[in-house]
Amino acid sequence: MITSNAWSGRRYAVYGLARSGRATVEALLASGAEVLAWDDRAEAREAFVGRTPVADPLEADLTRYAGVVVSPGVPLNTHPIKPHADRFGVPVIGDIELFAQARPGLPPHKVVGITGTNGKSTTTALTHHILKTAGVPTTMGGNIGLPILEQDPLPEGGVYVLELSSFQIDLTFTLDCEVAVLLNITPDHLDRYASFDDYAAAKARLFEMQSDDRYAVFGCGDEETELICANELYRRGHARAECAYRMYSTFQEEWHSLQGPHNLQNAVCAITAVLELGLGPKQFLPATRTYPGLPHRMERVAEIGGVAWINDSKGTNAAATAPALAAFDNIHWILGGLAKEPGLGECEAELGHVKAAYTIGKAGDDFARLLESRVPVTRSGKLERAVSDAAAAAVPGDTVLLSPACASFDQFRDFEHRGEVFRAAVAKLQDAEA
Ligand code: UMA
Repeated sequence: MITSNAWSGRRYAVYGLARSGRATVEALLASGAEVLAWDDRAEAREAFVGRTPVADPLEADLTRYAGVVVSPGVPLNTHPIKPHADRFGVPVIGDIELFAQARPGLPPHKVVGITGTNGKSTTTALTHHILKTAGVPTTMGGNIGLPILEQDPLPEGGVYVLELSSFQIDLTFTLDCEVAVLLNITPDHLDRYASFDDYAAAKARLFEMQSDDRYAVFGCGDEETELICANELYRRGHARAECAYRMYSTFQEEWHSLQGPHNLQNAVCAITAVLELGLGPKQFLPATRTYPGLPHRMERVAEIGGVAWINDSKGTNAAATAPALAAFDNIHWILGGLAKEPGLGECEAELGHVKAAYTIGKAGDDFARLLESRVPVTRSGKLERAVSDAAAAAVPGDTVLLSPACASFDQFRDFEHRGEVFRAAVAKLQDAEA
């Protein structure tokens, strides 16, 4: 766990007690801070009853508090906690800001911060894998699902690799990353921002927090990312900011878990980041070959009777799903859920790869209407049904791809739950085959 003298004897409210909030309370208490803990869900509060005061900060007098630490899932744009804290002049921060405050007390280290709409987890895990393979002490945390304050501090020379969502950046003010990476910006989370421009501006703040001599890496493929790149090139010059062009493509064939144009971009950004940290091709090339991939991201879960079954449940918007469609041919595409935008977006251009579609969830009928004149469509409704419908239609050489281009919350707990339900349904098919 990461602790800090900076928090000792100070008073914090922690709002939200899921993964990041729980780790925050533990780190603050272990550092000698006073903590007022709260979550609207009674079961989330239970763990702290008797260990620290548990009460709603919205009803508390926050005078002399050092901060209100809010979970990234709490919608800052609509939630009353921000105006309430503002009334007392108390900063609203997140666990990543606490990590930034703890840095001066940690053994000398570096931080790589990685953001973008899509590909953050892969680039974070790959950067971490390359560093680890090269023998550099490293840990990863943040949006990848591992709260950073829960990780053990690294010895001298270590590198913290942080996956940062825009929600986390909104709650961070002093994180000066040695290397910051922006992969891409496409429409997402528009319920949390007044406009697409505001969402892009949230991502840009990762670079605004960096000192001029720090290093910035950008993917190239969309206007917003290239605009932020241009600003940073102007501010710090070509030696400290890099647009990561898609080089190394001749090696990609050997990167089994990094297929598709989007993964080339992710890999090139990770490579550009580790080059800045002093690594060379002898270290990063073998590691790109051994990178094992992440669950729910183009994850090959089975091959049954010559049909490949791919779990890309993390494809939660059209821009994330389009490259998955581009990576295969003769696809039986399972899509639908809670749509984030109208239409097929970037998937439209990849329909030539789709042999048939199976729609599920709330957006299922809308997608079916859009697709019906283009490819055969089955309105499956439920994921398990879509799996059996696709199994009945697929022939050897085909690929069944779950890449829903939608959020999962209408039928599942989260995208991980959706991916597990898919995996279980495919495992049943496999058992029936055996
Ligand atoms: N809550 C309230 N009142 C409210 C709103 C929420 O009490 O009005 C409570 C909820 O009951 C819940 C907590 O606040 O207990 C919110 O927690 P959370 O959703 O932030 O969940 P964590 O488990 O702490 O997960 C967070 C990130 N979640 C989000 O950004 C939504 C995780 O990213 C991250 O991995 C984790 O911290 C560790 O750092 C997940 C995510 O979905 C993967 N991210 C989004 C994405 O990738 O698209 C941005």
